[in-house]
Amino acid sequence: EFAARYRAAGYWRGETIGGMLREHAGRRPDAEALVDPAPERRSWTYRELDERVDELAAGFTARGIAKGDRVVVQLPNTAEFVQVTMALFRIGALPVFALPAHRESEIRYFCSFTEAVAYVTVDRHAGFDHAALATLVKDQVPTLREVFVVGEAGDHTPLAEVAGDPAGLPEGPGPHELAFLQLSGGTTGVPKLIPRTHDDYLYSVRGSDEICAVDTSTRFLVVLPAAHNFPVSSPGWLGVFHAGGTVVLSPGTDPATAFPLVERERITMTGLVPPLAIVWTDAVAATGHDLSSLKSVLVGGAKYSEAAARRFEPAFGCRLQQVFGMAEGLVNYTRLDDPYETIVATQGLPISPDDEIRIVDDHDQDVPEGEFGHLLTRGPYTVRGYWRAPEHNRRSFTEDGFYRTGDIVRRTPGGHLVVEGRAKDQINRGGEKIAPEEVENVILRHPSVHDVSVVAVPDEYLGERSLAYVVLRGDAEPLRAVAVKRFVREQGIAAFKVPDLVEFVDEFPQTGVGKVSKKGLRAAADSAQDQ
Ligand code: OOB
Repeated sequence: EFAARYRAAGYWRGETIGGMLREHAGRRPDAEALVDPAPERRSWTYRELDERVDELAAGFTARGIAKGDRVVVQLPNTAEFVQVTMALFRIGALPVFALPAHRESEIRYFCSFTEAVAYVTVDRHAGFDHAALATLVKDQVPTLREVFVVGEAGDHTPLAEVAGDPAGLPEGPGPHELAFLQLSGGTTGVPKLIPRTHDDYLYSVRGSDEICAVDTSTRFLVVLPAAHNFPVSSPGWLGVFHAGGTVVLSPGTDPATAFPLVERERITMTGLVPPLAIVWTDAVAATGHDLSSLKSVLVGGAKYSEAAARRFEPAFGCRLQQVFGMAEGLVNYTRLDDPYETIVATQGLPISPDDEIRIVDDHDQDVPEGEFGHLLTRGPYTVRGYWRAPEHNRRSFTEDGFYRTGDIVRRTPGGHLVVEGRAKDQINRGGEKIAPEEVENVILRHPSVHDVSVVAVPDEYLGERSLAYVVLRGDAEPLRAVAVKRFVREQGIAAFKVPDLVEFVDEFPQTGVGKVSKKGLRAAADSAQDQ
């Protein structure tokens, strides 16, 4: 019923992501599509990119990767990331978007839970040996037949050798079929995977392009990890491809890396999380680089404080767009022509007139207009459930299909949403999401630990940091905070999940029903000392 409505309204147009690239290659073959500036500049026109994607798609096919197969992709911001994901889209294999920061624990889980047939990674990145990680994971996950490595592949298959004859390419996916599995921010012991279809995702991309004025002249710098939903599609590199513009991949996030690229590549648009936007804003005054090509910058992923937002436009002399989105679907933007006060003080309006927004109390009753409550949403590009998680879906979605975002918002008279807080058990560390339960489970493996609770503490720069309250066993030797952090790191999880602070306590604050009160812990954490 909803699908018919979304098709009739023209939201779901029957396009595929692979088809979209092919169309540009036909229409504007010589336009610059992709630039990978490091270590030396390489660039691809739409025709060249389309050809490489075809060749890779055929190479993957020849190695037995087929429609519907899951492939875990963990690559830094390099051309290979874009080419591999586009090739998988083209054959209908589903990329599972890991982040470069993920380690053994996450990668093993993604591979085993999705029964992935292949894992695509890089030899080394940021001092970490990903090829060795791949060997470990391959030994543990029986479905994993292939590992493709960018660079020195060792026992694995070098990605550079993956090429086939596109003449033999099988028919690609249909527009209603799954395109990929995106990671949820997560509130539980293991991350949930979000199934997105070509039709629904491309609608959000098209809508984003319109709202952000992306066109053939757009030159977009991908600063954040390219696999995250924000830089993929808000409007992100897919939005830029959809509009026929140019995507430039930044190998780093710091001004020292990005500012010279903005100048050299005449970048017109980029997307940042709030802590980066703050660092960039501070760095603008002293930079010798010409940033005047920038027309707009999107900031989102975590709350951008009004004070920080007010400093943005005077520093950059270009438009700020706040974006409040989620990999599950709903994305809100402030509009380019919104009044300045709206741009600095709200997190925007939904993309679609058919994004249904409900703001409710603890009993799912609508709150009076203008008051804050839990945000529920349903619409043409918001999923109705996580992938293979029926149990969790009953909690995360209402019976009539609204997604419980876990965010606390209010709506201004103009319809803009203001994010006031969060009800879900999650830490938003400058846009990087941490599920406390996942970290707690890791800390609990320590033989001296009796119990643990991980909570968010306010942080001026990151917005939030993580604090682990640890109760030691009665007979355990005292532990130092650094030993707990080291232990977590050694368990092989992403560095951003290692608790920033560790406090040893005798017991946690209790709620009425005798359960650990995260709220009580957060209040206690407000006064916790830095370490
Ligand atoms: C983006 O996606 P996710 O899936 O990593 O995280 C979604 C969650 C939201 O539910 C909310 O809690 C938080 O991140 N969030 C914000 C925010 N943008 C996201 N909280 C306050 N203010 C904002 N502007 O983070 C994401 C996906 C697409 C576009 C942009 C961000």
